[in-house]
Amino acid sequence: MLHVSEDDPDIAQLIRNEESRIENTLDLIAAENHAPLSIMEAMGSVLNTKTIEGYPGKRFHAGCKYVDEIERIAISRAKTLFGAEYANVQPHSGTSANLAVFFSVLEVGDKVLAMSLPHGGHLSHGHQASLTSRCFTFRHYHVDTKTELIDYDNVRRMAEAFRPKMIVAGASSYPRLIDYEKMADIARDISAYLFADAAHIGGLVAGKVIPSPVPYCDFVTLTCYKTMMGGRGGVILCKERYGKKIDKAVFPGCQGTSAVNFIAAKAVIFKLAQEPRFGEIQKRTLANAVCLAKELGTRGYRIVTGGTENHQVIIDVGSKGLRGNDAEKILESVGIITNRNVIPRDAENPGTISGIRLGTAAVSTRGMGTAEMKEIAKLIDGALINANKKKLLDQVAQKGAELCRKFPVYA
Ligand code: DSN
Repeated sequence: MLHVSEDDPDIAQLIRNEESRIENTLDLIAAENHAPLSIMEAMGSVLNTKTIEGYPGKRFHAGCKYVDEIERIAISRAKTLFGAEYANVQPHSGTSANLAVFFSVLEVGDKVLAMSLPHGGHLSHGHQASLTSRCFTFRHYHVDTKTELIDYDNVRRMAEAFRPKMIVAGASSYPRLIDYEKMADIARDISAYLFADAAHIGGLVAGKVIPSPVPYCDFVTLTCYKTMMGGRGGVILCKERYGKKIDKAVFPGCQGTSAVNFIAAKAVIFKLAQEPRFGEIQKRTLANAVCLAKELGTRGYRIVTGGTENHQVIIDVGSKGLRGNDAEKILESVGIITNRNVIPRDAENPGTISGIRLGTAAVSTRGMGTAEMKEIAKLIDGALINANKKKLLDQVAQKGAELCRKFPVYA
């Protein structure tokens, strides 16, 4: 921070404030994590300024001797870690990766079947606000209204009637495992491509604590900053036969020069992910989510789908007479950082947000275990039921801050 402080003290101060916010709050955003300092160094290095259009050995600018090597290492480690035939490590983000998958084998107007957003799907899976919905013809499958689980029979019926060219299996708000084998059967029977968006669960898959979509899917995308712990950026894994199409769709199709600093950070996290510590964190992330869901359920909160099998716990705060927006604000006021989230039953009432989505990746990375999850459930409940009692909220905030001090992120 020495140089930022000199060149721009205002921004330097805001970065310090953010460091302090991270250390002193409980990060329960399911799409976040605390990356190791080696990732920060790689991301903040001289690699920031290198222009790299093209791929290793076939660049459009000179001076790529070292960055070619970095990208080759990142690709090779991604393939080894996930057992994939082919990897592209250039996507700037999960959405960039998803766009490239769609444009690799689909023509504009082609049909795609994906999960609906209020039921757990992602914006880039054909939501009307996303460019994807203007390029391809999407139809969306839902979860079962009672169980809130994917209804695979319904997916099959929709697939057989709609005949999409691609099926998307993957979600940004679904706390359960996806049966990729079943999805692959459905896709195979109608000759559709199967694409898994594994952005949220990449780290759990790499840590081998949940099943991998890779053996069953033509394409899998990941982001590196959620459970994967590695800083920003996306990755595409695919069968070797699609490699050339994927490369062309990423560059020059959807992106220009990629970010070598991101690619280096991806290489670093793919190395760290092969070490036992990474697997231990992923195991803890899963156990912590199960514990948090159970503890909140015991306190009378309705847990969407009744539990969790990944890092996410989605709470229907409507079951306590709250709106997701209010719950998010109340929790933020006591240093518990979450995000409001639509839940399946909100689909019937557009504009309503009855849920909050919690994720245990970041708190698990900073070393917390099930004892701390019990405490966090108590704090969440304490804040939500005492939203108008300042003194009680202050006590909750104090206890949360004590927990953070016991489990420093970077200190
Ligand atoms: N996809 C968004 C989320 O799940 O919150 C951001 O990564």
